[in-house]
Amino acid sequence: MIPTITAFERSPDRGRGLARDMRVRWALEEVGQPYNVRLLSFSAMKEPAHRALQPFGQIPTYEEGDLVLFESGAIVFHIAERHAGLLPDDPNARARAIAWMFAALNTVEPPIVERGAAALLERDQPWYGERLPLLEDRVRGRLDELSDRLGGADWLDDAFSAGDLLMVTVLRRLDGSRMLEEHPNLCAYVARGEARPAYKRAFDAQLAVFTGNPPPG
Ligand SMILES: N[C@@H](CCC(=O)N[C@@H](CS)C(=O)NCC(=O)O)C(=O)O
Repeated sequence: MIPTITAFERSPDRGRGLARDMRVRWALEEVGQPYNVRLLSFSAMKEPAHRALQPFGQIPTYEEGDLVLFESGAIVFHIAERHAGLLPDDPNARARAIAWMFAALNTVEPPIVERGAAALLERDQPWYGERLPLLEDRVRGRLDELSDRLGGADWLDDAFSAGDLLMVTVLRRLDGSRMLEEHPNLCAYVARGEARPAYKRAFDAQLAVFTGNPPPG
């Protein structure tokens, strides 16, 4: 059964791979699962038909037969559970990889999203000049800790896993902030993720929606 995911018809990031369908596309590419994409306008995302799939009126969603899923982390976990390649077989290593999935979404992503939202929505507010450094300090704290843990390793826990997939996509949300560049090992980590052929295929497919030039094949 070929799953269908939803994505932005016109991504606000202009196809830089930051919209969260990228995580799902990347996971599907890593495991070699073909997929269909249904593109949605912002207004269609808020319609009852889409809210029946995604209560918060967001992308991505995932439909596979009777199964409908939302939340990019849950979707990536589902894909990783159903296919080989994104979670280790050893039970303890598998549990640790899942812990890294949660760490990416629960511990590292929130301060990054909060900073990004302030930069987008609060820039004209009188408090912005004071608030931004506070938000950036929170992001820096997390990056320092993550950088210390990663050290000189290629991936967070031995082999590449769904935990790395999510962490790389979360760190990419700092694109343009120059904060990641304060940690060469995190930059190299993100670059390793971006160099994976599955990542490139996912990125090109998402970009093609924006440019209107679908990749051949
Ligand atoms: N926690 C959700 C967040 C989903 C989310 O924020 N999606 C964004 C695109 S990356 C969206 O649909 N934004 C439009 C909106 O919230 O109206 C997930 O990981 O799937």
